Amino acid sequence: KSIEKFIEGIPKTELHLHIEGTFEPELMFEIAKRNQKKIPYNSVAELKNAYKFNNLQEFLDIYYAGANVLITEQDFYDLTWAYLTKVHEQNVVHVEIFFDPQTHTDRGIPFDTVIKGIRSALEDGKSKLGITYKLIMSFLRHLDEASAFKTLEQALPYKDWISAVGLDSSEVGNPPSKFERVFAKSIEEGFLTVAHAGEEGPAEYIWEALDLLKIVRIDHGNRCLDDAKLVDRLVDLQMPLTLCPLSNLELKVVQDLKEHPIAEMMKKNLLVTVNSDDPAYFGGYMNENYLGIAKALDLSKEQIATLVKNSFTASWLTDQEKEMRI
Ligand code: ES4
Ligand code: ZN
Repeated sequence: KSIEKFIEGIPKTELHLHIEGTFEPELMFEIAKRNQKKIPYNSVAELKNAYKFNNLQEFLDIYYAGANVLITEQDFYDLTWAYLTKVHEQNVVHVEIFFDPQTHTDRGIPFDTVIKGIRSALEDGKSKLGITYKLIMSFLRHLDEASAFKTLEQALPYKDWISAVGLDSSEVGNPPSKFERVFAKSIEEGFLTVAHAGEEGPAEYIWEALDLLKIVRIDHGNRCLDDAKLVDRLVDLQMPLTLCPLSNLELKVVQDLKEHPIAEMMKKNLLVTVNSDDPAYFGGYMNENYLGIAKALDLSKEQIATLVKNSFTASWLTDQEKEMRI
């Protein structure tokens, strides 16, 4: 069996995905049109051509601009449903996905419009496609603490629909410590916590995420390799890392997939997983991410299977659910 067929066929889980990052240009034009919103590009091809990034910020600017055309509950439903049907074809059976409420509430879209649209699609995905899910509400770290607190307040009526809070957007200059109190309150309210750390930011931000935000999973975490003590700690804890190979390549976190740290991390016994981050922008969903590293790093089927198994281990499925899936 070819490595392609092996990757395609194995049931997978996705643990690091921004739903706003699944907004494919075709759907973006369709939704813009029905909402009478302008996109500053004349065609799908022109828009796709703008997807060339030198760093995280250049990507975020375009990503937030794209999200601006999402207005109604139906828009959020359509966005999420398109993602689920896409990954269903790729044999993804469980997803734990982020949404960024502030990207929408700051434009006057009500919190409940956003979450209801996403949630209905996820429920349909469960009943019609058999894809189980968890939802993670992510705070935008370039905004202030007060805005994050306000967002947490808005989420409380929907507590039962949200498993965890996260932290994303512009990392450098916005350390985890900025949100220590918001995360403490989130934990009090019963949420798990995760955070993007060590994507562009230093290993120090990973320490802060662990010690101050009490995270149960690290999003990215590439830069942990700069700090041997930190690696020891992460191995000791068997703390999951959600790596995103094609994202790293497109945002120039790595210059070539051959330099991707995931193989070295596996050797060090870190609990690493493969994820797609913002697939509509980075040129690939789950299978393309696995295939990219498999080829570049010459991974065996056994290593791929270990990565897939790691994702189930790192997921928030119950032990019983995991046994049924693995
Ligand atoms: C993101 Cl790749 C990445 N990093 C940080 N924040 C994000 N939001 C969406 N994608
Ligand atoms: Zn991300």
